[in-house]
Amino acid sequence: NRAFASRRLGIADPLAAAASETGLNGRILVIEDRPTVTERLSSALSAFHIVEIEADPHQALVRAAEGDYDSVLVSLDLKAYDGLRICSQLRSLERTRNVSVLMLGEAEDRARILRGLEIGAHDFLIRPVDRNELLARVRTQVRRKRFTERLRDSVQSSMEMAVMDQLTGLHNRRFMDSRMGTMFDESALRARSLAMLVLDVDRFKVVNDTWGHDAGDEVLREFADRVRACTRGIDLVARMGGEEVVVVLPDTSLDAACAVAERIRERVEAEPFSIHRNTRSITVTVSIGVASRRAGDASAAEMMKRADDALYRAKDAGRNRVIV
Ligand code: GH3
Ligand code: MG
Ligand code: MG
Ligand code: MG
Repeated sequence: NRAFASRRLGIADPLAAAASETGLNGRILVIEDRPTVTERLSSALSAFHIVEIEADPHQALVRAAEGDYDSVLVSLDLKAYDGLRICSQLRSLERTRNVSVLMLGEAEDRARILRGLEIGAHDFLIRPVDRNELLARVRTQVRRKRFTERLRDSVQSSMEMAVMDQLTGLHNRRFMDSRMGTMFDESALRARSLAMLVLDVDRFKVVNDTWGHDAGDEVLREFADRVRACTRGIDLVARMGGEEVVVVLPDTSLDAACAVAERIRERVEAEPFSIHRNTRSITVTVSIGVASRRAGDASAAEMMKRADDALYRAKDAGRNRVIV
């Protein structure tokens, strides 16, 4: 490794130092069919990056779509194929849209290089390629790709955080509040049934008081998993706060919803919850109120009120039961 060697010798090599920045060792695909050119590119790049060569343009697109490349170097002087077409295909394919594209051309190729940049290629190199320029431009593309990925991941995770409950992985109250009305209106509009369950863990305060808050958290996670296991993908399951969970069931009658509720109640009661770092396991039960949309309901709130009332009666009647 060049950067390593120069550091050991005490030679300042800013290029090598920059290229050895953490994570800037990229995976590069070179699409070029002249062995002399690929050999030179490969020997320069492979000190810092993983370099793969592909001479066949069709195969190159397949590899670009399947491999996780940071950058693709496309020759504009392929014998049997237009390099510009590869550039545009790379930019339009779903799987390669984020890969950075570097064109490799001759000085006389200026007009085509310009078209390539318009198509969406990120940068270009003019042959004969200076080694330092090659490394600098490739490094910039690797950095750009990594930055784009980090940005995408962080946007995705903050979008998830806004609608998910962090402890249980269920949806959160905010999401439920925004979806509930839509699901209610949809079911009314299409004259389909809609039901909901309001679940509340029985005597959960005792779990916390006896085993500690962390054990309580573990119970909540396991509880959420069991509820999820009893529901379908189209059902909306949300933690409303504390140890209360709401399930909204589209296209489900009151009877069918009661059956789902009973299945959940049994599944929670059936096996004690085991907690980490504790040989004892905890018996947990849940009370569930059930309601379904009625023709006269003006909003989801009215249905929810009935489910809440039913839950209250379930608690009153001795807990560990399903009440309509
Ligand atoms: P009931 O059968 O009437 O529902 O009794 P309960 O003890 O479950 O009801 P209560 O509402 O009195 O207690 C709920 C407890 O849940 C109190 C609160 O400290 C605890 N709690 C709320 N959120 C969390 C949490 O995120 N983690 C843990 N471990 N406990 C929580
Ligand atoms: Mg309570
Ligand atoms: Mg409770
Ligand atoms: Mg509660």
